[in-house]
Amino acid sequence: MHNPFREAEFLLGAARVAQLPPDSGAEIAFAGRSNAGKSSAMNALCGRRALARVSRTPGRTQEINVFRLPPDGQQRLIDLPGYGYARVPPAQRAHWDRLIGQYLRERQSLVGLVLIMDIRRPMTDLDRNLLQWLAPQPRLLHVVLTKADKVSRNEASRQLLLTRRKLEEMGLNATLQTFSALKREGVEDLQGLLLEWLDRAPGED
Ligand SMILES: Nc1nc2c(ncn2[C@@H]2O[C@H](COP(=O)(O)OP(=O)(O)OP(=O)(O)O)[C@@H](O)[C@H]2O)c(=O)[nH]1
Ligand SMILES: [Mg+2]
Repeated sequence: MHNPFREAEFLLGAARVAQLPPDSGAEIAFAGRSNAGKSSAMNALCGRRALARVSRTPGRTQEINVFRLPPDGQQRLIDLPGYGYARVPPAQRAHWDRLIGQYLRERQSLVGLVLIMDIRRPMTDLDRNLLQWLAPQPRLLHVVLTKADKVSRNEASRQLLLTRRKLEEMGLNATLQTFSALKREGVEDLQGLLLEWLDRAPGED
């Protein structure tokens, strides 16, 4: 399988939307609670140990991190700062909320969002908030329930069903999967889906 994710390269970290690269081409953003496993999922997707930094202390990804895909950076992966980390000063938290909100509302090249949630605790109030920010624009949405290695298979299927139902109740049309960065489970499903997203993106054919 052609896999551009293997050749992803860190481009820049942006503390403000204005610092992002020009808003053309196609981007896929990863969002989720602090410590949910976003960076680990991106590393697994790209088959790299340390593309996106994996934090010991939650809340380490403080900027919008941009990774360019071959051949020319017109396709990009975006690691959004995690939300919901309690031990952050309120002003900092408000800044992140604005940053993420503005990015999701305004970014024209954003094709779809991958929402990463810990399978032991999906669909928190903060996840719902984020999903509401997304709502005005027609964007693709894929929900990844990660750390599936932490629960039994039964529990994993149960959480998958519950989460699907909650998304439907919110009127959201999303695809879902279980995932483990640790066991590398679900990685190929994620790669396949995101490749389809990029292939279907406007301006690419
Ligand atoms: N068991 C298990 N642990 C995981 C998995 N994915 C991530 N972790 C662990 O969860 C912690 C947080 O992972 P990160 O990938 O840094 O999470 P993040 O969402 O990027 O966190 P921030 O950038 O701080 O918001 C780390 O200790 C990871 O090793 C997984 O699939 N299974
Ligand atoms: Mg991170």
